[in-house]
Amino acid sequence: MTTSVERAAEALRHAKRGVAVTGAGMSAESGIPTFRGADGIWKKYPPEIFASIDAYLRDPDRVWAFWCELSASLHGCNPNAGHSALAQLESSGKIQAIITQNIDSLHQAAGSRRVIEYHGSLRELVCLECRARKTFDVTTTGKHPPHCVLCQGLMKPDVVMFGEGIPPDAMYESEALIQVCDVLVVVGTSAQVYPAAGLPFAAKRNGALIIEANLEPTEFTETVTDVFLEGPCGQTLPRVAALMH
Ligand code: BJW
Ligand code: ZN
Repeated sequence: MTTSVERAAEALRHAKRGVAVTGAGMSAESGIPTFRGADGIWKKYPPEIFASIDAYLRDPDRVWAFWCELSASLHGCNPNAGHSALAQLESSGKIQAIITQNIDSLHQAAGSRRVIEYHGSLRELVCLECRARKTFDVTTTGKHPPHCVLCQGLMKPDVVMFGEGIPPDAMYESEALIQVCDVLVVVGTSAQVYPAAGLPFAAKRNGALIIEANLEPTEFTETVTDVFLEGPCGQTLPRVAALMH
């Protein structure tokens, strides 16, 4: 009997324009908590208070403290075997790009070259008034969010909060990739947050085969997923990559 891992490898072997979409579960085995679920970030930091741009404008100090903690918690976290497997699939031409919702830069650290950061990243701060940028270095920041040296505007990490738009370049590049993609690998995302959660549905409409790697079924599994890799992606994805040789 053919296993899911073998079916995923077979699909990727024939892929001409593969793409991956990743979410927080991708980095769970690197020690970074996911957002939802029993031990998720939202349990300690409810999204109504910490995750929207309105919440930040209402109480900048409170949300700033959350980001500082989040940023500090990423220090010392390294890519896991799942990140490496995707980097390997890119090197061997089986996927062209990774569209990630993650803000932790671990795909780049694993050697992936074309990484589209759909929800931004924690590497930089951006001014809400003039969009000026500077590096976000949590070791040199204080209790209050910084203000822009050019216009005094309030700055925030360059992550996309609820109520903020997706960075246009990321949005357009992703749409273009999804339109022509023939195999989409969806890893560790709960399918709850739009427009990112719309990408697998769009890919399926355009004829792509969908491989989903997750610990548990999601909204995608019964609707668009063709091959479900159940289990920790740090284990399942390397098995798929190993069959590509
Ligand atoms: C494993 C594993 C292992 C664990 N192996 N698997 C359409 C319908 C409904 C609502 C909307 C809609 N369009 C827009 C909205 C509103 C909103 C939204 O989606 N709301 C819903 C939640 C109701 N969307 C937005 O506001 C977005 N913006 C937007 O649409 O703008 C429009 C606009 C245009 C013009 C002007 C203004 C506005 C923005 C969304 C921003 C999301 N931001 C966050 C936080 C960033 C960081 C921060 O603020 O500090 O991004 S929310 C959070 O969720 C984070 C994630 O990227 C995102 C997705 O989460 P993800 O990655 O799926 O993680 P989890 O935790 O949910 O799931 C983990 C999964 O991994 C689980 O399935 C596990 O089983 C699995 N797993 N371990 C494999 N080892
Ligand atoms: Zn400014």
